[in-house]
Amino acid sequence: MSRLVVISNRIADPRKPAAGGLAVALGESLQQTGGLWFGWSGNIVEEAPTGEGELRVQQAGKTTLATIDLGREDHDSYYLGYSNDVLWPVFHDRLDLANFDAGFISGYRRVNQLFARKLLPLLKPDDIIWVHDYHLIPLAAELRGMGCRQRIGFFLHIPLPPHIIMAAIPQHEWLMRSLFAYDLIGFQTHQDVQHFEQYVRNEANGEVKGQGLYRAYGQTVRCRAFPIGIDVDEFAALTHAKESREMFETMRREYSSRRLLLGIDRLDYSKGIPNRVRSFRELLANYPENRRSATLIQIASPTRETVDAYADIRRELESLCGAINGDYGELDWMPVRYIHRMVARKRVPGLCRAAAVGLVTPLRDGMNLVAKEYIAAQDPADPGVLVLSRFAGAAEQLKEALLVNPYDTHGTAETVQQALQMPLEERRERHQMLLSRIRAEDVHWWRRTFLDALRAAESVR
Ligand code: ADQ
Repeated sequence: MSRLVVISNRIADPRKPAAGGLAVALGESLQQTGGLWFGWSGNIVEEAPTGEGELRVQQAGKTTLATIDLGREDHDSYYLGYSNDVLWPVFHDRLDLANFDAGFISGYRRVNQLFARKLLPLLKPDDIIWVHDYHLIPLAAELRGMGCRQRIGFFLHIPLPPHIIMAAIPQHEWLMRSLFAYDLIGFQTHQDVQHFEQYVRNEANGEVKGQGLYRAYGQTVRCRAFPIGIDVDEFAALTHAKESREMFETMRREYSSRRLLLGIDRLDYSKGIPNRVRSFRELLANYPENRRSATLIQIASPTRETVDAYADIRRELESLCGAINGDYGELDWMPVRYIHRMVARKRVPGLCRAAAVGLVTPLRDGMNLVAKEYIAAQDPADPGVLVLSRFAGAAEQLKEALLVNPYDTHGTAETVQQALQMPLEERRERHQMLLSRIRAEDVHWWRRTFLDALRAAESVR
């Protein structure tokens, strides 16, 4: 079988226990084929010249890990700038937060060229190459320009916005044109595929040829939805591990007479955390029986803190939680427990299992794996209820969750009340359906179907 080469902005050692489901799933494939994982080392070299970075290659079992350092200027314009201050907000429909600084694009292009230049000599003729996410959209085009003829696939982990929003990016045509250098493009949802199709028709004057083929810019590309999943068995097994059981028991003891509502996210504006907290306040205001009995635990891990919008969301959330605790709290009950930290991965299942309601209410999300983790962690005999935003990619699959519009504070509060009141029989039925859905399309299924499609993709360019 041909060797797999994975390229992503950051890499994870698949043998390390801290590695999440994605690293483990990709790691499995890499170990099978003796693969190569290439990406940024995470190191920033302050005075380095632009467009340069030292390459380090090390062996991790059968997998070769190849990483490059980035200079400060490259890092700031490619990663903080174009990736996280342009593409992230726009792809999550937040034009108001995008910073179209003209300097960012040259850094983005330069780092993609650097990746291509450093990767090219490491490639073998029959390698199969899988590029991940918005940081690396033009990578295949750069590789092709340097003579690379191997099969290259791309997976976008975040949503693709409607064409009219995409068109706000000054370089949108260049970005979309560069996608046509891939042999296969994978999106999270059918809606993303539709957005791609609309772009091809309306902006690129292209043609939808059917059977997942799209023609524009004199080239043809294949594209399909491959919704990412979690490793359900691994997560369910973690639920019974010591750390997780301890977590579960601590929560049960601590909140013995109370119902827990749980949110776990990176502290990102796309996750809709302030909207969620406002809905919880409305729940307490409209349904006083929840006072003293319901507690919202919101765990929000720090992320991208040097970007202004992230400092803003942190301040907003702190003052909102403080106000609710001040207005509704009692000496023996704090309505909201907000924790600005990461929880150890091994404890997450226990926390999920202890929560009567899982609140996964992003304003926009490519998929959202927490929704699937919450389901996997439940006790099938007495499961909690998942309240899920219709704007998370996961909503396309998880139809038995209670779907909400997170912008509708009142409607969300009503649905949370419905979740808290749901009879056991209905909770079991919904959970059983949801569990079978996340099992049928787990992370191994995702990786297999994408790679099978890429391997089978005859060149249509
Ligand atoms: P993310 O935006 O990072 O991923 P998500 O899919 O929810 O979002 O995955 C987050 C992971 O980190 C989950 O495994 C979760 O348990 C963990 N996590 C988050 N906050 C945590 C905390 N405070 N403590 C401990 N663990 C925490 C991007 C896209 C998503 C897409 C994934 C995968 O934005 O839409 O689902 O990639 O494609």
